[in-house]
Amino acid sequence: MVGVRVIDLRSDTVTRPTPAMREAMAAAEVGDDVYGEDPSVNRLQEQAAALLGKEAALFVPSGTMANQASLRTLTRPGDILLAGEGAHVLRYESGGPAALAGVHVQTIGRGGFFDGAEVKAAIHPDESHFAPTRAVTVENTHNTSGGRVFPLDRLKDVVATAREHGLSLHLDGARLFNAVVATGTPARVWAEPFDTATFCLSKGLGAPVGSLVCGDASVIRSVHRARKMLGGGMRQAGFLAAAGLYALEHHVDRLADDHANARRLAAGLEKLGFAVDPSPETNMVMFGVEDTLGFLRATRARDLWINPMGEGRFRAVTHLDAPEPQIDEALGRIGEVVAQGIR
Ligand code: TLP
Repeated sequence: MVGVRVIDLRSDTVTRPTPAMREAMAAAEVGDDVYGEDPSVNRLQEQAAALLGKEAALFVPSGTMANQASLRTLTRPGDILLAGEGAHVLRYESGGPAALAGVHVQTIGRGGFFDGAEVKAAIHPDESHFAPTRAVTVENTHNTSGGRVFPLDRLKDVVATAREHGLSLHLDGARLFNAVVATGTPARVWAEPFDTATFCLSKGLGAPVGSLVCGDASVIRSVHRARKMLGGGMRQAGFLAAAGLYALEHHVDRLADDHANARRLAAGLEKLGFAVDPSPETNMVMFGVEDTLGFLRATRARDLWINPMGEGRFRAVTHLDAPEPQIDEALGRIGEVVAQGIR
């Protein structure tokens, strides 16, 4: 149980359902979703497909399964998948692309972002020595770059090149709605060029579990088969879908508060003398520290939880359960750490 004093900025995955969300969950109409008979899941899938401008959508337990079931659908063993540096599919999914889809992941560009020319330069010739370059995955917002938004003009350039060369396109949109709120560009515009487009309910949107994969009906049929194979067929999943429906209705616009809190936190850290990555675009703040272990221990000792992302670099994520007063309190506790000579 997290104590009341704890301020948890490790991730936006740590939020707990609000009382109103719990009420919506308790009241959910449910059925057996493996038979396609859960009305709440069906409603969520229809709503997700409509939001992303796709024919169909599938509810899956996690962002990881959303990515892996999509990659299994778009690729064949031996293929190459192009991805930005630090892509979640490569770094944090336990080797899933190799183990489950059988693909090599080749990173291109810098810091998670790339353009059409970089895609083109990576494509192998159609010759028997080379693994076929089959698909491109785009992460938006991009986690390890600090929640940055993939610029729309670069995305259009990537899409044009990928299409010209017959590559499939996957969107890891775990935090797609952060990109939507940060830019005002609707989800369907971001998702339009992708064969498979995912988003998570369990991150900034504040639901306890669940992600969606959206695409053409035929693609989603294949993703459905992969979900079954991966053990992701859930039965009375409507309780979880109800939380997702609630989140889509009530927790999208409020992401702007998380973004404002991230800017507030970044400004405060800068004042305390930390090297902070350029002004946060969404809900993540990346900053440098000199003493990784010392900073981790000293913040934990003050019930402030922030995770390192490698040596000398920390990531703080703002969310529903860390409103503005907690951000100011977090800065106060970091100020105490700095006063102790740790930074
Ligand atoms: N990211 C988590 C950790 O795994 C690092 C986090 O705390 O940020 N795509 C992206 C871009 C993600 O950031 C994540 C989760 C996922 C996929 C996977 O989602 P889940 O955790 O639901 O499998």
